[in-house]
Amino acid sequence: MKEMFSLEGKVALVTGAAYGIGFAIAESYAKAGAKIAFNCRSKEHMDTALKEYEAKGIEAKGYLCDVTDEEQVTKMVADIAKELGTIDILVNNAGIIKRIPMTEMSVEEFRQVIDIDLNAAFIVSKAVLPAMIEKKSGKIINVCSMMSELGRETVSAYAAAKGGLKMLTRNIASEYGGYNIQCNGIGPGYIATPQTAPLRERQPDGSRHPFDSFIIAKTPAARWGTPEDLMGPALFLASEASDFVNGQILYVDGGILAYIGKQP
Ligand code: NAP
Ligand code: GCO
Repeated sequence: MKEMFSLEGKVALVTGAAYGIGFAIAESYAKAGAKIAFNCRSKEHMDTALKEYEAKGIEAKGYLCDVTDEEQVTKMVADIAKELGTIDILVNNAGIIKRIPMTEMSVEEFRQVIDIDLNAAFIVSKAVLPAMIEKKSGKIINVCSMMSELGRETVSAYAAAKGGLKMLTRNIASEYGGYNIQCNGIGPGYIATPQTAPLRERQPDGSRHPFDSFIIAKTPAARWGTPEDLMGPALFLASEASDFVNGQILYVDGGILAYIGKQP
């Protein structure tokens, strides 16, 4: 059974894995034996991440690359093939959020979120698929969200992107499943990372942020998730243990999607 979850001999690219959820997923893959490639845009984030990976005994290779730039992505994928081998596992993790009421959001701001959170997954998947088709083997995991299923105030662009990412996941699964390529999504609940830090900021009087209290009440597990909560589910989706799982979104949310909430 252990072999079923082994990634020995595999090359994994985790986008946006300088910290947060991507870093934890890359760490889990490294511990399962994969060679790790990751990217981000900022040299500072890259340098810090390389030290953190090294401190954990992980020989990750970092690539400065903006996932919305097809030229940069094509070069990164070619460089990884040269330096580590063709990519067996792709995690489209890089993403941003802008929390702005829709009527106040500019078209440019909307487009930027769609570009990074949805279009980039198309760009990077398109770049890695030819080698996976050639090898008749591959895993693509798209990091979706609660907002692939639910809306809320101020996150219109993000929800539109993550909803689209759910359907892109299903379409890649449909179009390339015949080449023994599995494409699934992982849907984290509310996870304590820099992306959600503003929602957890302590109030001036030291009390919890109202949204923090709301999420804890709304989550049956009564806590925020941690990036480490994603490690096992992400490993499952990257390993041969999930070879007959395709086009699914695996929600890792402490039960929030299943729960209507306590009567006030
Ligand atoms: P995060 O802490 O903000 O990290 C985002 C990462 O993506 C950073 O490494 C960032 O590095 C990189 N990135 C952003 N834009 C990029 C671009 N254009 N090209 C390359 N790299 C880029 O986010 P997180 O909380 O770990 O979330 C990771 C993923 O999980 C995102 O897709 C997010 O939507 C999703 N998610 C998060 C939660 C949550 O509660 N935290 C829940 C569900 C889903 P640079 O800025 O240096 O590029
Ligand atoms: C928000 C949060 C969420 C989480 C995540 C939930 O503002 O509602 O940032 O969107 O990031 O996507 O799954």
